[in-house]
Amino acid sequence: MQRPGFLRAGSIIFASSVALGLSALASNMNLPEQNTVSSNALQPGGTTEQTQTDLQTAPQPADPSEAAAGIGDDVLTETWATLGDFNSDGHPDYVLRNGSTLQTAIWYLNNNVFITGALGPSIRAGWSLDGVADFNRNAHPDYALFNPGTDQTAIWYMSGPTRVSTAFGSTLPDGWELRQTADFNGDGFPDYVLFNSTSNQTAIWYLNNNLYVRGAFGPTLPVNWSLVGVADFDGNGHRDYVLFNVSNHQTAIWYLSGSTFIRGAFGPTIPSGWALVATADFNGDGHPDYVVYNPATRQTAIWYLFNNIFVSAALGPSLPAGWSLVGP
Ligand SMILES: [Ca+2]
Ligand SMILES: [Ca+2]
Ligand SMILES: [Ca+2]
Ligand SMILES: [Ca+2]
Repeated sequence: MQRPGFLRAGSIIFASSVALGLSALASNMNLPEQNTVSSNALQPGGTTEQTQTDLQTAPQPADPSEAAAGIGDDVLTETWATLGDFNSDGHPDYVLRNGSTLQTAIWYLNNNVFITGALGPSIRAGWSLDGVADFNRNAHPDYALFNPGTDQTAIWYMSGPTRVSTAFGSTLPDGWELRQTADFNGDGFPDYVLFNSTSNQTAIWYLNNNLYVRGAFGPTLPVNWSLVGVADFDGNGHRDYVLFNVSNHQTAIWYLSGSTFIRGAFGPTIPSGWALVATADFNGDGHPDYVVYNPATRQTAIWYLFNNIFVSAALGPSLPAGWSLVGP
């Protein structure tokens, strides 16, 4: 199970490289001087504010047997959204990305309803924003970035939408990428979920803030299935994988104990044109919900779940042109 070369590759180079890393990152990040309150261009693109009564227009689960035959229009593969509660009100917020400028923005939500937006930092070219979690445990969600060219990871420590400081995280072994960030061993520190797109294997890197502690292999994903989120769906205190089949739009929960696969269950099937891109508890009932996204219309929707069972749907805000809920 353990491959020492892989597990040790979490380069414990932080002590020697942190000074260089911080200056190197800071000098090239091309960040705005300040975060400005969003203009009209950062308001929802929909006609009116959404409410939870929009059930009749929100997408509903597809019949899996029909979906498998009818869905061939996939425009989203191997991509996912990042969410975090940036104003500590208990409601998950969207992180938007501008594909041209690489700027990010936070959209504060109350459940599925847009409240206000704020510009966040711009991601440097060559890096991707792959996760949002509170790495230094100061109650502010932070950005986790990955550079597929150098295999480096970095943490951007945030205060609300404002980048405060940066640090390198562990450098990943060749062939592996950062996929999600969540606490898998219950020590309060978010961990990395890594993915190897050649073998489809996953791995957990347990961290203390940005420091590598140890690694463990997780389950290997079936072909066509993508890991788009992590949450505790059955409420047993262990984080579970949320998978989306980019070919037939089925979803599945993989229940884990730490990094060990226990069992799987299908969730609702996503309609054509939409993709499952993230999970979080939007209505505060303790059960993680789906964020589904239509990249053509930039419409978002929340699917409320009870464990893996679809309960109801509501439209969320639609994003302005040029902005996306998922990374490039
Ligand atoms: Ca919030
Ligand atoms: Ca933090
Ligand atoms: Ca669980
Ligand atoms: Ca919920």
